[in-house]
Amino acid sequence: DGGYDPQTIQATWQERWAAADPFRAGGADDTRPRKYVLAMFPYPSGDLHMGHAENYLYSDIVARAWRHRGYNVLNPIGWDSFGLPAENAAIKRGADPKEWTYANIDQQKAGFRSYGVSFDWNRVLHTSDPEYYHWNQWLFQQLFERGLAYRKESPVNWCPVDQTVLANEQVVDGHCERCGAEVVKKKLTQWYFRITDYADRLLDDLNQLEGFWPHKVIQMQRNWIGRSVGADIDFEIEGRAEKVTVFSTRPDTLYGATFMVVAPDSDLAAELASGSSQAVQSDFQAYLETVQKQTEIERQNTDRPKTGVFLDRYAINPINGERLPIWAADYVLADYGHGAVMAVPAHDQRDLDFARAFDLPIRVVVDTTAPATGAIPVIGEDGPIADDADDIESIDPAKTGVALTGEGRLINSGSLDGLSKRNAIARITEQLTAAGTGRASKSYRLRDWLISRQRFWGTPIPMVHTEDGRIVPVPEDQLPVRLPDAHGLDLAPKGTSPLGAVSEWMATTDPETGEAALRDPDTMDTFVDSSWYFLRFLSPGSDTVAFDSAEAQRWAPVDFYIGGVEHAILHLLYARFITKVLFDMGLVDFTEPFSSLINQGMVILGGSKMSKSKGNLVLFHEELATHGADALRVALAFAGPVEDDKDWDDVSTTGAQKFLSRAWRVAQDVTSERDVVWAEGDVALRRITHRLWAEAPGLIEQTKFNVVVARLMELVNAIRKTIDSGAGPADPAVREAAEAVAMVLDLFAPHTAEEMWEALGYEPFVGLAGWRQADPTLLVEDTVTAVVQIDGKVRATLEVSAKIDGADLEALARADERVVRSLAGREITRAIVRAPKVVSFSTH
Ligand code: ANZ
Repeated sequence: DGGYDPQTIQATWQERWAAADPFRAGGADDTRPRKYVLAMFPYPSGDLHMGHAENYLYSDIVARAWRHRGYNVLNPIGWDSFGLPAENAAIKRGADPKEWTYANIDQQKAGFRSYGVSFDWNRVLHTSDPEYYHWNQWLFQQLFERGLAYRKESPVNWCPVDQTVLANEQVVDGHCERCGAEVVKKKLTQWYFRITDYADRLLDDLNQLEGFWPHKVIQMQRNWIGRSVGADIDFEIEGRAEKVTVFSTRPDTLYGATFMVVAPDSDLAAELASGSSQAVQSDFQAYLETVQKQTEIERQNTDRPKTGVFLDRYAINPINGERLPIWAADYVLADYGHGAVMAVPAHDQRDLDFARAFDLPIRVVVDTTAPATGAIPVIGEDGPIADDADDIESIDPAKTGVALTGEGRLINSGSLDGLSKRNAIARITEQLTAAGTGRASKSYRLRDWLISRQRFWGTPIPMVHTEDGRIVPVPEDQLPVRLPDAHGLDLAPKGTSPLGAVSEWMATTDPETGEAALRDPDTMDTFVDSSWYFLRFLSPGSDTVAFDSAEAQRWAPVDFYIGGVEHAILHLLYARFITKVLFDMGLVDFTEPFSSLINQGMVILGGSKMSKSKGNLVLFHEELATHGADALRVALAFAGPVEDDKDWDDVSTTGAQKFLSRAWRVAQDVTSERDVVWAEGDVALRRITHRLWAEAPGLIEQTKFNVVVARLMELVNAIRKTIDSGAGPADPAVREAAEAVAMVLDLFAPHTAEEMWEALGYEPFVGLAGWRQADPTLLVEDTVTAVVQIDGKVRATLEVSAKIDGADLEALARADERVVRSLAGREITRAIVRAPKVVSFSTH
């Protein structure tokens, strides 16, 4: 019947886009201002799902809007195609991870095309292509040359199910991020990237992202880097030549230290124990064994009863020469600070719990009942501030079990007495520095980035292990080191890389001597791949450079980056780190990769997360087949604010389809020709059209996509009203409004919009049509005439906004000169306001 037929429209325009390639980004000679839009690239672990439908819709809306506003827009797509999900799935199905991965990529590509996403398809990358991972290997070697990639043996997080090492970031509450198994510790030699060298810059540069990234993400990154400021303090150890250094955020409490605690799983603890009696040594061994069986969660749980062993060794407090017994206890961690603490039970809760459990002395050195502010007494002059001994008695931590962690004045602390905490910290740090027994220091929670994996489906580490034990880079002209064929390989996880078993692949030569040598069998964490992919999109085909710096200068950093909040730490931190390294290498001229960041909400169902196991998946390809791409896109965009979760139960694809068919219909109904004079059209309709032109760009910049859809619906209804009841389909305002609908609807329903545009007599593509400017004279607000009565008589009329509220209207009326004159000093006893039309004052 010639009605709206989304499936046909869709097929037509997808073909025409594929043939004409209209969304290709402009080249080096394109002088328009540029915008780089990017959605975090997908894993090809199956067909596209509703999360993808949402994510790539949002980036497409932004890309399309910027194109309409005259920018040269880059909106690329690629695949994060190495890694465990693909490998595990491949193992499960007995398939080659490569075949499986690329089949999924093809399926996802087709999915994006049928969803009408305006990607620049000329820049597609897959991280599992040798053409891509070549440059991962190059990057690795660049870091190696700069001392930023190194090997060390250390306890690593080990997933016993996936049989692989996990980065700290991949351990969630002590469990493997991917499979949920409890993570254990294992000692292995691994490759690391020295991200800790960049800790301060990674932290400090977050300030410049404030307002452009979600505050929550910035805060998560801050906590992850976890900078603590304090001092390192050196303690002599009886019977040991070297001192032991502890890190403390409270060096001001040094006089309150009554014992020392070392991490039982540190080399230091073992060494101290070995200098003790047989009895101590066996106690220590037994304790260490129980500690090593614990998970990280158990260990960091502060509510647990304190355990530990006395090592029968003593440390000397550098400030007063006191002998402090040394204990080993699991609440001290081997890999934070120096793996040893000075215990100040009166002012640290963990130390207090321990002291009470093992009956160790507790000495208060900060009087938290004393005012913390006020004049600072001269050192040594003022005695303790606590003049009322009862006060201190009532908060004695030995009795209450509560450590005094608040502000106060120093007591029992020699020359520090009377000082506030802050000043005491400064003073003691100076004293220790002068004496050579301490210094200001910082500690970070951030650890170096463990990048080696004992798995097949990743970038081979481009290093050679020589016969005489050197580890040297594969010469650059021999890159990429390609993965061997997976056929016939046993990929099941064993804790060593499957590559190690491929002897003909492992065999290589020492680049310096030509002697036989071995390759490194490990592959890289896929977060290496994704740490710089946004730069590869700028020079996708280059086989001479990872990316062209001139292109990076033109396009980067990314103007609009969107993805799930699950990447708030890992991926974003690594990309920020690599960007800073590339900056230091002089290859990019910016230090932050993503100028603005949005985390979209999730698509959920019936209030909970969709998952295969729950059997509550809404399938992307089914929705697409039933409703068509445009209805799906409009329904998702209209479902609510970008950052909010969208419950599929509340998403109306049928409502969206009805709206689209109405929009399509108005374009068919327009009877005027393209050369109409807009100014002759219906003013009420023109006002709505021009309000859309005035507001759409700002609303899109604020990612208020749902509001723009609402405005489009309003406009389509208004057009219909004018066609049916007003000046009819020939009214120029109808044409003007229908054209506006097509040009803005393109963001959400590009197929329907193209079809409308053609019906309105234009050449394709509406996707490239420049948006119009609002006519300011049509933006004046609607006004009404309000009447002001005094004691029942009209005394004034006011021209006011139709949207004025009662309070504003009353205030205007009271201030009006004519009203004041009529009142002649009489008091208003009663005011009745009916905005926007009437104000009625009484004076008696
Ligand atoms: C003495 C002291 C007194 C401390 C006091 C605190 C309060 P954050 O803020 O997390 O950096 N510490 C140092 N190294 C440790 C380790 N390897 N394992 C467990 N605890 C460790 O914590 C720094 C504080 O944690 C340090 O300051 C130290 O205890 C402890 F009233 O030193 B404090």
